[in-house]
Amino acid sequence: MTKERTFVMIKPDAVQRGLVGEIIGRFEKKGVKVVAMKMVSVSKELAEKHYGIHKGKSFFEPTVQYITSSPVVALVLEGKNAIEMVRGMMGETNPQDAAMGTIRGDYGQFIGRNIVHGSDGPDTAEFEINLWFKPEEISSYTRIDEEWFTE
Ligand code: IDP
Ligand code: MG
Repeated sequence: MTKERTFVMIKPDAVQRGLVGEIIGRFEKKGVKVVAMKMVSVSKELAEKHYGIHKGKSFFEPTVQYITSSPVVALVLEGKNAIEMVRGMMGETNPQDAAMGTIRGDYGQFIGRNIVHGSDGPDTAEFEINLWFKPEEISSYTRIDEEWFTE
């Protein structure tokens, strides 16, 4: 199985609303492996680097403000096709457009409070994992149920 890694951030609204366990539980049950995890009080500098691609857009400053307003939970998840799969589990950026059954569709209402972030491609995933985690913070291990997530 070709494993792929993606960066996920559980945003301040989800932490404040007690949704951390629920969200991580969805990934765990899907069989996506948590290989790194920490709570972070995000600095303005880190938020601006993370959302650097959106600099100049109208929502850039409000998004930086949102992400730095209260702690987030940062994760690296690993699995087959993890980047696309996690984006699918998150749903559309705007929770109003996100399908029911997705994280944003089930728990969000506003685009500016959309619960969760996931890398959108291999280059972004690599950039974001390196931005948020040191190599030694990422673990390599075998889940006891791993063979049941493999054909
Ligand atoms: P994504 O998170 O689904 O990849 P992006 O378009 O990359 O969506 O936008 C990054 C983040 O910026 C969104 O998740 C959301 O928090 C915020 N954002 C994007 N568009 C808007 C908007 O129109 N209003 C408010 N916030 C926005
Ligand atoms: Mg994006």
